[in-house]
Amino acid sequence: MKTLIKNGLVVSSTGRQLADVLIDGETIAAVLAPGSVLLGFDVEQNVDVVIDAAGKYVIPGGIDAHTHMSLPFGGTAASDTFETGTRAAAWGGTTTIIDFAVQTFGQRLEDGLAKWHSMAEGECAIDYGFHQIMGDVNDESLRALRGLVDQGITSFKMFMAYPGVFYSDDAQVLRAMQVSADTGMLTMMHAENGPAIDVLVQQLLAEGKTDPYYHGIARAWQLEEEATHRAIMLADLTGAPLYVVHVSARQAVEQLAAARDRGRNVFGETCPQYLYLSLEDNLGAPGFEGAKWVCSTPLRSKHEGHQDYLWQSLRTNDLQLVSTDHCPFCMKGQKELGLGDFSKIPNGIGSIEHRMDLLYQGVVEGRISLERWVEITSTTPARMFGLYGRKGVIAPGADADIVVYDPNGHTSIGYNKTHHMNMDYSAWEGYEIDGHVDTVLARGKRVIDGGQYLGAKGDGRFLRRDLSQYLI
Ligand code: DUC
Ligand code: ZN
Ligand code: ZN
Repeated sequence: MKTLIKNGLVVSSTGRQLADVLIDGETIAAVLAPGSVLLGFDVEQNVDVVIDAAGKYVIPGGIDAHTHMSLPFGGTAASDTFETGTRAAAWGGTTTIIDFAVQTFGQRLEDGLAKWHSMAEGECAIDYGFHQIMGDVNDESLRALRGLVDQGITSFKMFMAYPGVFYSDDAQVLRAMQVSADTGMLTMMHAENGPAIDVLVQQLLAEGKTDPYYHGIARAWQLEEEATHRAIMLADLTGAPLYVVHVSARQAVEQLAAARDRGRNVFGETCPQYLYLSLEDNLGAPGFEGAKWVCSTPLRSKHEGHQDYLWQSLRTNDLQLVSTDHCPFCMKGQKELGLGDFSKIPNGIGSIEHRMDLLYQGVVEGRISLERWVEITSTTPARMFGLYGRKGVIAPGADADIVVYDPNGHTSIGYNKTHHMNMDYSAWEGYEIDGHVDTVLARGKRVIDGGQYLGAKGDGRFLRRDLSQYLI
């Protein structure tokens, strides 16, 4: 099957050009001058499918490097499966995810990973890779961790939060970071001071402060800044490359920027919710509504300037990319578990479908350039997680993961409008986007076109990843 995407504006992380993209099977064969007749060969007459992208952007498919399909959390599990979550991703122009395989406390790491493979295999609409969550750092799991590089899993996550669940203490963090330094695997860190948070949670509940709003009060920015600093120092000591996930506090970014200015291999991501939403408007919504936006790290106060600072940091590369931390729960039967006690609300927001659009709105509003949009949603995630060349770029030989994005289109986000995630509300209800995902190709196959889903579960393959391509 040969496809030609003609007359589009091909946008990369470094520039834009009017070009035709020729796809042969699953990969990109050529990027050509528009209307190209190649050594006398009329390309358009010799392909099976022609997609006219005149007036539209042609970009590499989005890579969401932080998702949690079916994550067990708070006595329930994230409501999107690999099937429903990757389908929703495709609707929104994301063609690769990297999900977190979970090792729970007391479980062998290999068993946790095997479970994730069996949950994902044959289910995904788009390609997928894994990071490994280390839920129990010990001699045996550290040995198993070393073996993951050969299996194409080149990054792992630890939690400085959630004591008794996913938590690693400083000694465990240090030991795992030594393996990271040794192997080149990227240490990913949930940087919040969990033990301190838990004290504040108990004190707030004892004072009768049980609403979702207090989730944000207990998880104060000081505790994100402190943990971020501690993680950086432990990485500094061990030589581990460090990637801090879901950064929401401006002060945490300042820690990352200072470490980067010292030349350290320290990186940070943020998520759409921290760019747009706030403690007051969302967590503080009337009644129990705020539960919709309970996630960790939490949404921050709009009066403290975090949101603007995060946008700025994306522009200046103090933050390198945007993932979703997609971890949806329904209100009914799931978020409701925390009625009368905010600490029992399962943590997570669903955004996998809207990340490309929400970030594109940042282009429309002059916060980031068109090229930076491609960079932070696709090219950098590819490089950060060892996929670049195959993914994150429109160039000969790369997988034909391509989005045709219409800057003259419009997307109204809402539960009864553009909603394909398996959750009973939209965390983005009412958001209006001045752009539209028109066509999505995943390894050469049209999976979204003409407002229809044309993919199938099982189209997506497991990606064995190389080490981060930011390290030398
Ligand atoms: N944060 C969330 O909001 N959900 C899942 C895990 C996490 O760290
Ligand atoms: Zn986390
Ligand atoms: Zn997460």
